[in-house]
Amino acid sequence: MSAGITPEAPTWPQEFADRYRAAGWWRGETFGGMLRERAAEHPDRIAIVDPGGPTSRRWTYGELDRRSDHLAAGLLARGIGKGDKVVVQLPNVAEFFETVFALFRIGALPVFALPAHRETEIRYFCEFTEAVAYVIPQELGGFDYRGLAAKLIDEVPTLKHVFVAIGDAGPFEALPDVATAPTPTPTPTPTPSPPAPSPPAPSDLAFLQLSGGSTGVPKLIPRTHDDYIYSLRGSNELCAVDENSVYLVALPAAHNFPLSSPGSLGALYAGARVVLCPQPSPETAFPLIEAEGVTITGLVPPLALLWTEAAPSTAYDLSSLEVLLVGGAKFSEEAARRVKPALDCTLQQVFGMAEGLVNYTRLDDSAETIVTTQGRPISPDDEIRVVDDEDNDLPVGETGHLLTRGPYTIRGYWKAPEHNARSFTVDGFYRTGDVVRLTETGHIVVEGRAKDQINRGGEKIAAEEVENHILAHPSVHDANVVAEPDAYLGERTCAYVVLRAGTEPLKPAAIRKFVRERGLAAYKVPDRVEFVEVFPHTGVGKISKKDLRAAAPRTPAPATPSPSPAP
Ligand code: AMP
Ligand code: DBH
Repeated sequence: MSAGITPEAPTWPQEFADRYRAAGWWRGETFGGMLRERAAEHPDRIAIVDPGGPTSRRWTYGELDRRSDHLAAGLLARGIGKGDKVVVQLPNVAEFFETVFALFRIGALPVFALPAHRETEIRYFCEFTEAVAYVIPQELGGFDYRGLAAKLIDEVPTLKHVFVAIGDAGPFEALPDVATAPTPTPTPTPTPSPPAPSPPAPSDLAFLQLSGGSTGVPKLIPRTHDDYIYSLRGSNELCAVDENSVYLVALPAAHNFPLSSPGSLGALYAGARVVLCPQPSPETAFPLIEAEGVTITGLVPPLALLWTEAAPSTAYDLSSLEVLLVGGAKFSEEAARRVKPALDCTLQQVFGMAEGLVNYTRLDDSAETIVTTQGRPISPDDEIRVVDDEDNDLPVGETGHLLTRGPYTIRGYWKAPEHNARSFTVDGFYRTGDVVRLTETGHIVVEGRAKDQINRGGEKIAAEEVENHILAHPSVHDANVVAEPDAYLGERTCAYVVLRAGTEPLKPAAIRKFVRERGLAAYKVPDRVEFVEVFPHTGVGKISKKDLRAAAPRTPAPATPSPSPAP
């Protein structure tokens, strides 16, 4: 599979696939094979440290490999197999890795939901992907996922299984009960057993990742074993991750940044150790850094700010930390300058996207480059264009739209032909929606955004998605959601709302409550709601979001209702 359009998503044309293979970017590896190799090379080395729960757990490569095999056998026995979609919504626990490697092994595709997602998002993922299974924890932060699962299994026809990975399974099956010892390789007998299913090919899809999106519903991103593993290998090289590294997963494990830049999967590819942080505050993370000798981690800007404030007075020894990756949203130059003095480690800016392209500042870049740019691409085959509104290339140094194409950037979203026609050029460049300029050294500086999105401390919110929920309120005539500055998050959301003529006045809290009760992730609930009589219009009569943004309060104040920042 390497050419043209598949029924589900466009992929790389044959000539590009051939080139990426010949260049050695795609090496024919799979996730299942990679774990098997590492386990064979060093079975007793620690792969995963999970300090949460009643007892802390340390799984070796051998144990992770074995557990994934056993779970894979149990899933196959339940009829789950190649090409099936499984929505995985787990926090930072060891079972996340056992689950996704089991799915990789049998060629079933994890759909990476975030713990913050609620009924609206999860129902959509299950329905849209025709998922056969949903993997959850019992509860997290006071939310019982089993209630949601009970509703979905009744209402989504394809959904046949709910597996509870941690906690009390209630009416569902506990993940540990699914795992069974796989049947040993059959010796020749007179009655041959059915052939074992063939493992996924390196060019097969490995999973569906989520896009922050800018439309009414989130878009799903189809990634192959070959392309994603290349991004891991390239990231490891640029971030100096090797078998002696210890990577702390501080952000939600399923997000593309802590998963792959270089993230937990990069660390596992290198044979390194992955330490799972139940939540990213300094109070939780700093003791783990000391105890496990963490060498590298990744944070969104608001958390990097918190860590730099907390580090100088901490009693914990953070001296093992060599590299702090910061990305997901623009890291301001002043904040970037504070990292090294406070944490005594190298800052590495990362500007990435689940669609593919990842840029890093290099560890040996000058201090100025590290604090003033968002890095440059991983691959010599990453093609970068900076263009004007008519897709004309701009001279180096001018600010314009970033388009990209390359060996680990998708050619289209999953089952979204109309959206793909807008988000990709005819020759396959992804329109990132980011507004950037290039420096003479080829580093990228992110200057802004052309997509209708709010980047709330690294968590992306599609304005249209929230607007549609507000519009469902019976008293609302129209709504526009825009970003406004926030001292801590960088941006927060403000919803401007016009009420229907003749309706009773509403309080802002009523709109926020209405959105929350529609079962949306908390980070998408508008931070501020303002009622207006009319929206400002542009010359041609379109509503001007630019003017709405300009109407935001001048002095940024911290967002009040603050679910913890994380992508
Ligand atoms: P997504 O496509 O949902 O994976 O989100 C990726 C988007 O996050 C990028 O297209 C940028 O808009 C934003 N982003 C990620 N890293 C950075 C960064 N270091 N600086 C500015 N924006 C970033
Ligand atoms: O924001 C992102 O999506 C992101 C940021 C940094 C990402 O996907 C990545 C690195 O890989």
